[in-house]
Amino acid sequence: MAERTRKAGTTRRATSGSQVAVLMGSKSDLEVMRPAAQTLAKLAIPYEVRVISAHRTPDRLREYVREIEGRGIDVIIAGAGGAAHLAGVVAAHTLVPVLGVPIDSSALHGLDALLATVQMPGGIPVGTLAIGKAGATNAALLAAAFLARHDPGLRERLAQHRKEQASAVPEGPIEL
Ligand code: RP5
Repeated sequence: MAERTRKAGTTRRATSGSQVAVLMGSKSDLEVMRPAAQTLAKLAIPYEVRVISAHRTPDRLREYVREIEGRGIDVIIAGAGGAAHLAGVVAAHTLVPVLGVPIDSSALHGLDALLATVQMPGGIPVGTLAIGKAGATNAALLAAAFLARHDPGLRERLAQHRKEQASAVPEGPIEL
């Protein structure tokens, strides 16, 4: 894990100091990807959000991703819809782990993006989450779980998040 100076419990959206990068192929993906950012913020994980398209801004993608490891980013979350190659192309340019979120933005409601993201040929891995907002949330939680292995404070926040989820589920019988 890269050396960095970061106060525990702070969340920054600025480029410097980010631990997780949340990328998406289009500004139109923002609402689907927002839960990833909200979950990272809730867990006080510093993150940044960028719109980078594998096909519309290929030069920007290459330049951004090649610098990402040197900047200390530990996990990349990449969401895209349609013929979703963002996560795979990003993964091809870096050794930083990439989590892919298929976005339900097309006529095929995300099934196309799911297959494009999950069906990476052997050699360049993309850890693929569920289609849509659930996938965005879980990508952030999975990133948090990786980071928490070496961060006891984050582990505690993650455990607290699980407890809150459990207590939000009604325990007794409910009236319909
Ligand atoms: C993909 O194409 C994006 O990730 C988005 O989900 C989809 C549509 O993009 P826009 O045409 O709305 O910009 O690259």
